Amino acid sequence: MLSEKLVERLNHQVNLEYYSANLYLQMSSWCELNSLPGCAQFLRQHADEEIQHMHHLFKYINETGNMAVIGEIKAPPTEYKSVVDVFQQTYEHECYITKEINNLVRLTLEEPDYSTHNFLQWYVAEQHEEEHLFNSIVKKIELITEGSGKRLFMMDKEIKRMATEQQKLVKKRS
Ligand code: OFO
Repeated sequence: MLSEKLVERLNHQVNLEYYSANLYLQMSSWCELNSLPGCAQFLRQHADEEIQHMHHLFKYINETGNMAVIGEIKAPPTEYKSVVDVFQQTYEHECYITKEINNLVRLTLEEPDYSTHNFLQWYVAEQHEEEHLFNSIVKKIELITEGSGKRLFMMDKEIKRMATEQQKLVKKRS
C-alpha cells in the first residue's frame, strides 16, 4: 500500500512526463517553422515516448488501488533562439527530470516501499539513456553548425537519421 505522500509524488511525476511530451511537441513545431523537418520528427517521436512514460506511471498508480490524477499542466515555451538552444533546453530538462526521479527513489527508501523502488528502476535507467542522447545531440550540433546554412542542413539530416534509428529501436522493443 502506497503512502499518501508517495501517491502525491508519483502523480507529480505523471504531470512532469506530460509536460515533457508537450515541451518536445512544442519544440517540434518551432523546428518545422524553421525548416528543420528532421529535428521536428525526432522531437515528435520523443514526445510520443514521454506519453508512454506517463502511461506507465498512470497504470502503476491505479494498480496499487490509488487514483492517478492529471493535474494542471503548464504551457511550454514557444520561442527559441536557435536549434542549439532547443536541444540545450531538452538536455537541461532531462537533467531536471533525473533529479525528480532521484527524489522519488529516495522517498521509496525512506518509507520504505520496495515495490515502488523496484518499479522506478526502469526510470532510473531511462534517464541515463536520455541524458546521454540529448547531450550527444547538443555536442554534435555544436560541432557541425558553426557557420553556414549548408552545415545546418547536414546537421538536420543527421538528426533525421537518428530519429529513424530510434523509431526502429522502439518498434523492436514493442
Ligand atoms: Fe525524457 O524522460 Fe520521461 O521519464
